[in-house]
Formats: sequence, C-alpha cells, structure tokens
Amino acid sequence: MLDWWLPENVSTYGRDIDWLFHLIYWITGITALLVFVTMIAFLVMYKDRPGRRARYTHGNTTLEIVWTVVPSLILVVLTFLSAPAWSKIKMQAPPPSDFAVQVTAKQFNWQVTYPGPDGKFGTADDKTLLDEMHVPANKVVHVRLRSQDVIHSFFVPQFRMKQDAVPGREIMQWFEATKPGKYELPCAELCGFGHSGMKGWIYVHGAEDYQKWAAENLRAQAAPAATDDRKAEEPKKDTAAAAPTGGKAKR
Ligand SMILES: [Cu+2]
Repeated sequence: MLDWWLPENVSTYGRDIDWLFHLIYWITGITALLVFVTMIAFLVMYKDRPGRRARYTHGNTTLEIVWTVVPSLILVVLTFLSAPAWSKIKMQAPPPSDFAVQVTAKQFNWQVTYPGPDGKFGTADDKTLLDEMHVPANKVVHVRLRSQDVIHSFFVPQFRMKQDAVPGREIMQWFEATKPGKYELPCAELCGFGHSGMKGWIYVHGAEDYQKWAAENLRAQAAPAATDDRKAEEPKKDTAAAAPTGGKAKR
C-alpha cells in the first residue's frame, strides 16, 4: 500500500526490508495522528475562558506507566520481527557465489575492482573501474567493501542495501539484483567536502549482456595489456597521492 513511497525494489531481500519499513511507518504514522488529534482537542477543550481558573496537577502515574510500557513492548516486538531479515542479510555468511568485486571507497569516489581472469584480487590482472560497477542480474554478488581514508557508506536504494565502509577493515556484503537497469550508488555518510558528489552507478545486465560487457571490458584489455592497466591506474594513484599533500603537488 505504501509501495509508491520507496524506490522500486530490485533485490531478492528487498521485500524483507520493505514490509518492516511499512509496518514502522504505520505504527509511527498512527501514533503521530493520535498525538496531534489529542493535542488539538485539548487546545480547544482547555482554552482560556472567562471565569476559568488553571488547575495544578502532578500527573497520572498509571498513564505514565502505560505510555512507557506500550512503546517499549512495540520496540521489543519490532526487534524480534526484524531479526530474521537482519540475520539473513547481515549476520550470516552470504549465499555462496563465484562472483566477487572489491569496492574501495575514497574521498570522493568508488573504486570497483574485478579480480581479472585469474579470479584473485591483488594481482596484476585486476581491473579497476571508477564510479561504476557492472554485474549480471539474478546472480549473488559478493561485495568486499573497504575504505581508503574515512568512513563512507555504500548505499543502493533499489537494492535496499546500505553498509558503512570502514578504514582498516574489509566488510563482506552481498546482493542479488533481479532486474537489469542502471542504479544509483550514492555515498550515504557525510565523508568530507565532496561528499554530495560521491556517486557511482551500478549497471545490472542480463546474463548475455554481462558476458558481452565482461569480454569487452575485463578480459580483452586485461590480458594483452599490462600497460593499459597501468595507464588506467596511474591517474587514480595521482589523485590519491595528491589528496593528502594538497597544495604541494609537484606538477
Ligand atoms: Cu563518502
């Protein structure tokens, strides 16, 4: 019923998040309505009238207990209701997959690294893209999330996926997108001056489309040209090096 409220869900675990989101919206919405209706009614009922004197009260203990216990119970119930989704998405080991990308956040880009033909990260045939990720649809994607400088947050609204990237740690997350398309990947953590411009795109391809893209962009260039790789990486190193030195850039 509140589906118009959220961006389209294209993730296998999106529904697990959405119904909780909607439930919480109903609870807080109804509570807000009750509070405001009561407040307006009381404003009218107890407004100043000729001959009316203020009455002093020390409150009502029963009422205090009720409005403390009821919200506490609601929170406890919400905790239990959200535990399965939290456990499935965040706590358990991700579903097995042979598709992994490494995402390194830095001020103010997403560096997306593919392991190359050898399937291993940290080797010469790795291929790094800036601010774009390409993945096949209907495939579990493991994201190894890192940060090079400060805390960033990997956020894909349509995937219902959000995870902080923390310097010094590699955090494993996962998603499985169900619909080909182009989805925004903003940084959701205020990470510095250029934070609002820190944005990438995730391209979800159909299986064949992805194979085609990978053949053109991952394998073809990675194999014959180690030099190409270096060229692609050089500007990245420069900007990374230039950031901390600031005005002292040599060129
Ligand atoms: Cu950021």
